[in-house]
Amino acid sequence: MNKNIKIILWIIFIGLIALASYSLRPMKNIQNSEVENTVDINSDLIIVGFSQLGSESDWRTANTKSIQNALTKKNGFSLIFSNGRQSQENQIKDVRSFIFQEVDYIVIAPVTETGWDTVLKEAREAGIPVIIVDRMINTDDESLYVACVGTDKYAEGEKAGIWLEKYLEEQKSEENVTQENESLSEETASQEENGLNTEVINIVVLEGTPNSTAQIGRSKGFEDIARKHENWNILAQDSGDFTKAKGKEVMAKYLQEYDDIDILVSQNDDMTFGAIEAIQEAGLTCGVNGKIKVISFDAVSEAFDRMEDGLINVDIECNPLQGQLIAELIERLEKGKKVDKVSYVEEKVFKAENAGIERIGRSY
Ligand code: GYE
Repeated sequence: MNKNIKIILWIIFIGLIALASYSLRPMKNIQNSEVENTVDINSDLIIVGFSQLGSESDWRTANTKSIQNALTKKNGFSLIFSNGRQSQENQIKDVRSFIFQEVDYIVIAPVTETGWDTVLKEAREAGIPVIIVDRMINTDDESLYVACVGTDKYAEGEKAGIWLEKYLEEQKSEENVTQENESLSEETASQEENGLNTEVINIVVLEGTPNSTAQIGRSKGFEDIARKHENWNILAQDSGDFTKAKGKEVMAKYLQEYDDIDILVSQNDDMTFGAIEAIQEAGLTCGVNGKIKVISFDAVSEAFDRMEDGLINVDIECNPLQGQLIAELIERLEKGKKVDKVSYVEEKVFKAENAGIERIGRSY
């Protein structure tokens, strides 16, 4: 064989071997059906496995987007996203899959609070730091996670109660003015002077997923304020699982059982949208000028529409934009810096009367 041909054949042969070994290089292979990408362990990117709990609400969609937009390749991350579809069992499988793939960090938005210890111990043994986002976990061993990023759900529940206190006081003083004008009877006047307000306020609550931080915190925060008012009568507290369909179903049931509901406390906007439909289908009214006053949580874009329509009185914000905080936290950990064990994002209270202005510049 001609010497030149031999050299060319050798070059082709070596080239083929190089190509084969490149395509057979180790890839982090994902075992889970809901996982969105495959990660190249040879890259310099920080590999983060994110177990999102589901896609039950507008809030959740905004939360997922926020994290995906912050943990991008451009920012130095490679994100493996998995959707637990509302099941802790799925989430635990996803976390195990992240451990198997030797990711650098595991981020979990836990559907419920209890039952995480075993899998988190497995992550610790594998040396993978865990960050808990949105909701919390209930554990005696705080070393199972490095940090928690989320919102103060108890404070949100309290804010709902405080809004109702103020609203009822305002209503009372408006009534007093009207009654004074109509010359109040002596007996009622002395009751008002003694601060006696005997009118019963009937409240129904649509709760979120049982045993989730959002349900536990919001229920407790509101109940602690309600307890201070003897005339606040909580008629029912059932779960609408944070979805529009379930919210509508449970509200329809409440409307059949109780004919004198004054206040609806709905622990997220999606359930509120369903409940409004149930109220309207029952031929009743709600909101600013309606019979049933509505307190909602989250403050997503559609809730601002409903506030502008006057159908929701107040919305207690729960801020889903947590991605940036998570990215910063991981960057600090990478540099070996200390991080806060718990970080909360800021949140406000939006009232129907200001909804048009307050919504300007909001991204979700
Ligand atoms: O309020 C609700 C949801 O955990 C704060 O989960 C979150 C809650 C949010 O799906 O809409």
